[in-house]
Order: sequence, then structure tokens, then C-alpha cells
Amino acid sequence: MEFIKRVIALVFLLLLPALVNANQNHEKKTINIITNNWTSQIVLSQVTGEIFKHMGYPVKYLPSSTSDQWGALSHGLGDVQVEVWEGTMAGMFNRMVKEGQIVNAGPHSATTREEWWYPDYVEEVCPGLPDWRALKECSSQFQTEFSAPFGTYFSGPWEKPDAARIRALVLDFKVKVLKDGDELWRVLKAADKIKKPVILFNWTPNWVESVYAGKFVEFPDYEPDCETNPSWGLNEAFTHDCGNPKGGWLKKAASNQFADSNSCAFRSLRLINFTNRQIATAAALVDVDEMSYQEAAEAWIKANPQVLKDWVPKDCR
Ligand code: TMO
Repeated sequence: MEFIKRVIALVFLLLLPALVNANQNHEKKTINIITNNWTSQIVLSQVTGEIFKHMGYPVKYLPSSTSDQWGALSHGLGDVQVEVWEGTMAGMFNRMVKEGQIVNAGPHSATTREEWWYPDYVEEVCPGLPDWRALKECSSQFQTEFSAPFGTYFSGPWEKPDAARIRALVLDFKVKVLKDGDELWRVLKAADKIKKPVILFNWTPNWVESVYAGKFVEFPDYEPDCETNPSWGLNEAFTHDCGNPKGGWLKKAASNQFADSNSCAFRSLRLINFTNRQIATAAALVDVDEMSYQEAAEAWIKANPQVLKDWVPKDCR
């Protein structure tokens, strides 16, 4: 008996350093931050990465589309996504949180809107805008080779069923899906140069509002029922006869394993909280001032040094 006790004690002593070590490694495991394909999200990801690094965590960035990010988070390949927008991602986000596949790491104070948008000069050829009904009369103004005789609506690769809205509101438009934010701005810039009518997806907060005068189209006000109940709204037969939410939320998402660790990094993620102005500024550093994402993140932190305190839990500083 005495012998067995000694063996157990010895084994324990031998294992102890490994146990302690494993615990430390667990604390400072590499954090995989998911980056999407529009500017503010990438800059905010890098700001978040800098804050994690400040606490001693190794950080990696994992580029992903918004549709692939849910799988990456639920399988623990990605740990963090810092910009989940209500207008384009509420459906998947709410479902994944409800099913316990990902964790809601809390909201930013920023409010958001994602919607069809046009530069102000379009109002000359489409009187009645921003009321969506004006589009019924002027769709041919937005004709391109791709959509003729219908108008083209340029969208990004995010999860919004524009085709369903076009069908429900009986609009003569075809959706041209572009690959990322940069392609949208190329279309806007080219059209604006020769004042050609153009209508495209845009959002706020964004840098665009600081450079181009324009407006969102006002569709019928959003209500959740609009997306699930066909009899809701103007069209009794189809869902999606409404616009996207105004004053929408912006949230952070985490993987279960990241949240379960309850580490300094997860608690920091919960504290991270950007305002509209901070997000628009972060995007403008790249899209107006032409910095790299990394340079923009560093410049942003330099201009907002208090975040290294405010967004780091006291016991982790
Ligand atoms: C998700 N986004 C801000 C591009 O609409």
C-alpha cells in the first residue's frame, strides 16, 4: 500500500510541470481573428489583434467570407469576429447563438444601416427618391449590358436576399453581386466621375459618407415578420417586401472554446466597443488616406490610446 502511494506521489510530481505548463499555454494560446472583405472590419480586427498582443497573446488573422465564418467559428478554427452587422448577418448570427454553436460577445455602441444607396445627382433622373416607389418609374436609367432592359443593382457578397426584395416589391432590377467592398467603390467612383446614374449597396458607419453626397433608398420599414411571414406588408404572396433595419445593431461573435476559456482575451473582447465615428475613421484611414490595414490599425490606436486601458480588464494589464 505504502509503495503504491509513493508511486502515485511520484507520478504526480513528474506530471506537475507538464500540468502547469499546459495551463500557461492554454492562457496564451494563439487567437485566430476572422477578417472579412470590407475595410472597417479588417482595421477593427487588427486593432483588436493589437490589444490582444498587448496582453501577450499570439494573434493570427483568418480571412473568411461572412458566409463561411459561421462554420469557422463553430468549429473553433476562428475565435473572434468583431463586426457582425444586423442588416446582413442577423439571421445566421441569431440562429447560431440560439443553437449554442457560437457566443454573442456583446454589442458595440455603434448603430448601423445597410441599404440600397445612390449619389445625390441620381435624383435628377429619378424624381421621388429616396422613396423606393420612384424606382418603379426610373429603373431603365440604371440599365447596363448585364441587366438590360432592367436596371442593375450592385451588391456586395454579403447575406442579404436582394433578389427576394426585388421580386416582392416588383422592381425591374437585376442584382450584380461584386466580390468585395473595393469593387463597389470602383463602380461608384467610375459612375460619379461622369455623373452616370448608379444604385449600389452601402452602409453606415463607413468612409463613403465623408466623400460622396448621397442617400439610402427608403423602402417600407423593416419588421422581423417581413422576412418570415408572406402576408405581412404590401405583397401578400412573398416575404421581404421591406427595407433593412435602420438603427441596426453591431455585435461581436466568439467561438465556444474562446468564450469558455474566460481568459483575459475573451473578457477584453466583451469590453471592446466602437462608436460610429471611430468605425468611420478607421475605414477612412485606408480608403481615403490610403494606409495599409496594419498602418491604419496602428494609427487608430495612437489616436485612441485610452482603449489599451478601457478594453483590457484590470487584472490583465
Ligand atoms: C457587412 N457590411 C458592412 C459590408 O454590410
